[in-house]
Amino acid sequence: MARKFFVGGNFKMNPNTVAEKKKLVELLNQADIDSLIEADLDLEVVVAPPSLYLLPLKDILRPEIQVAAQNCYFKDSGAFTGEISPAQLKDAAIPYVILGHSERRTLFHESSATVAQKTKAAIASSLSVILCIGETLQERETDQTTQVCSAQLQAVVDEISPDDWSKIVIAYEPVWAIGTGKVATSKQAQDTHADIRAFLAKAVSPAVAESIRIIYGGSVNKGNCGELGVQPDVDGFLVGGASLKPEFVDIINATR
Ligand code: G2H
Repeated sequence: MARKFFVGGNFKMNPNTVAEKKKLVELLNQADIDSLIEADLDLEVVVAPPSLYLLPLKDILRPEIQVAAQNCYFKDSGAFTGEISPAQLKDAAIPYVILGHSERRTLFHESSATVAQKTKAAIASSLSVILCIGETLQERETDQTTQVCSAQLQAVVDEISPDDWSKIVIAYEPVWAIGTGKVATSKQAQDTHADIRAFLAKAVSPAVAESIRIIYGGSVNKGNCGELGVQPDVDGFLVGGASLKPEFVDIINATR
């Protein structure tokens, strides 16, 4: 079965004002993308605003575009100041959550084991997970890319059941390409995505490896998305900086 192309916009800790948020929503609501989504052209579009804006944005955003949280904890409630829970996201009808973004792993010291616990908890609350993995520049330069991505995935393999993988979209985001303007070549992206699929075929099952969507993230823009998006194992994008600009619409449109 063909994998549905996925374009995610990770707003990160942006925008800074309600007015800017409104402008972004207007851009998406007015964009000429209906035909792509509604004509069942195998395209899913999801945007991830800061948690403060999740509900208001969901209320005013066109229904064809879904929303995602950028993070959640692995407990459903309790004394965890500053956290948001999978149960709260479920109750608010937020369908997706991004987990394991390299900014979370690096700046907020989230280990692969923590990311796996969060993934398990999110799926238990019926959320879908955009699971981010990826290597640093030093790891790529010392030929550890496959090993690093596999280890990050193995932690999740150890926590969830094979059926749970249908709730996951993997975002391969090489750390050296994030927000740097330095994008992976289409060959680097394709080769790593193929390696990820090969790992999952062994660690989970060939069926999961074949059906799971693996999207690319790291300095995606309207100039490079065309070549990346036609790679056989690239099933979409997680877009950061460019998702805050009109070119996000061009990226959505360029993918089909
Ligand atoms: C990678 C990506 C979105 P950017 O973090 O997750 O951000 O496109 O700005 O590199």
